[in-house]
Amino acid sequence: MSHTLHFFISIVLCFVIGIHRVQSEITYIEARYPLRGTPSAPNAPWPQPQYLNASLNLTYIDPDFFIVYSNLRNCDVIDKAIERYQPLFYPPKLTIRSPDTFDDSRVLISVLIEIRSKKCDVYPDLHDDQSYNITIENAYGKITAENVWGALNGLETFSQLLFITDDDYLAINASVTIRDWPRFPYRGLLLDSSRHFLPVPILKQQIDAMSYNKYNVFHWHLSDDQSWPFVSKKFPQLTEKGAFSPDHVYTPEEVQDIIEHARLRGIRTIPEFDSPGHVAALGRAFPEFLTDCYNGSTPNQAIYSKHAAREIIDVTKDEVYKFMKEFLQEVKDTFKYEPYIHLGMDEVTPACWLSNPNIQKFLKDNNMTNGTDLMTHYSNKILGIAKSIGAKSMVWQDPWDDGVKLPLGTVIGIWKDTSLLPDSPPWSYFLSKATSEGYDTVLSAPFYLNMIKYGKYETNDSVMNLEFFRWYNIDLFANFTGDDAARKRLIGAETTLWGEFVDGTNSLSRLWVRASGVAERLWSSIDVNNPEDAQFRLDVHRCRMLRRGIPAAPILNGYCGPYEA
Ligand code: CP6
Repeated sequence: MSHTLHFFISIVLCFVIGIHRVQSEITYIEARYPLRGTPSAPNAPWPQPQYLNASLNLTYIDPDFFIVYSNLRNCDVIDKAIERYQPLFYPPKLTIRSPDTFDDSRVLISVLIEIRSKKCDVYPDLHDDQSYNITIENAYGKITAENVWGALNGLETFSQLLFITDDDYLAINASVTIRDWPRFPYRGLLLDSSRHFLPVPILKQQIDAMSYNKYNVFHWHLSDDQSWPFVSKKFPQLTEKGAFSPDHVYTPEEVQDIIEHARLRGIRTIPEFDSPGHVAALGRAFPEFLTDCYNGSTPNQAIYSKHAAREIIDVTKDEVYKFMKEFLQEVKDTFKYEPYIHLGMDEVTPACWLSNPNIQKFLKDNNMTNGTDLMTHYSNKILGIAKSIGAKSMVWQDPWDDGVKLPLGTVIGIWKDTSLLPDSPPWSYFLSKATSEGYDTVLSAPFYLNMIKYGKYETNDSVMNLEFFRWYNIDLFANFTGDDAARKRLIGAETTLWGEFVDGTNSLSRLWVRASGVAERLWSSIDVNNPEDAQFRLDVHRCRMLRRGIPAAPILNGYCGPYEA
């Protein structure tokens, strides 16, 4: 029986259980696979699956006679994923040979995506089962998962298994068994849209790249001192006064477009509106919300070197909380599926507050004495507002660090890094302490990917790309002192690309392929940590990202093909 006949039988079957075949226009362009004497397979998946067993013999695929379908019908997440992955299954190559000459046992006809819950989930949740299994046995493949988010992870891995052989056949290992699940449930990426504007198409590519690396949280830093790009329907003056220009904004439609783009890829979008510090742009719209720094009874910014401009909220003012309640309600309605809002609360030095005679009076009147009291006041108010509108809160570690009692359930972002702040304990100290006190935490301290170093990492017997090694090598539990329960409260990590020196021109190649290194340490088994092996697999993945249109920067010498600049 020819594989063509096989295919038609499958087609009939598919009509019975719901078919999702999408014919894509594929342009095959000459592309050679990396030829670097690497020990890794041309279809090595990244991040490495928890369990993978693959035969050395291959089975072949004819793009015109290959279908992916699901037991779940009319589910947008699955239907759109199958459509989206069509071009990604077939690495672009000018000459691709039809596997006609092979017998039908060596042609992969179809892949069934089986979703056990039979539910079309709407939005990913931290506690979702993200696991999947893949089995390929000659003509038929199957991806099974509990829910659609696991299925997306399986589809991504499956797409990475297809490759073009040296003799131009599209192939996959004839027999494959993969069981895979993430080491950490929260695998985030922070992008900063305030220091520089990141255009919507760039954000979408960033989200695509995240999905190629199994990141699942987009932490969108949407406000800071430099600009306020988020268009508010209730408070249009925020962007009118606070954006760089009328062009450097995200309209409500664009924000929905981003949220939806991420959602369809199993990625949550958590918005951050930072306060009471980092609010100079907010202050351009609402100067009355901010405080001056004082020298005696007269405002004098100059003596406060850290605060050369007005950039801290005056926490004693009622109108601030009235605004925050209305604004955060709009945020909650905008990011309607996402339970969390990130409220910032980082890097407030209370000297300006304490120098303000009105605030000094407020302290006295309310039996308060110091900056921590003021921060406690602010944090109680804002976390209370968040709670009252049904939002859960994330904050940076600062208020907790300074002695503010945050309610358990507040997720704390550990960002302070010893090597950058010499008088601060190592991040492992903060991480151990916060998790031991019962807080869920997200670690970003060792993952400032905006920071770059040029050079090699050399030991006696190896030389590696320093920028690959330094991110891949980080052990999240280094020097961790908490117990097992505390360990579980490290829900994951966030790579951060603070925006001081990146915009649409360089953010993608600044972040990728370096952020992929972190992605593997967040997804794969704890013992997948050998950089000497990983660098070659990552090099393959980097070429894969290039073929998919992500301008990922190289980590090794060599070439991928005509896509490389
Ligand atoms: N912007 C905001 C930043 C940082 C923070 N908040 C930051 C400062 C220093 C380092 C990393 C990040 N650029 N709003 C702190 C969370 Cl090393």
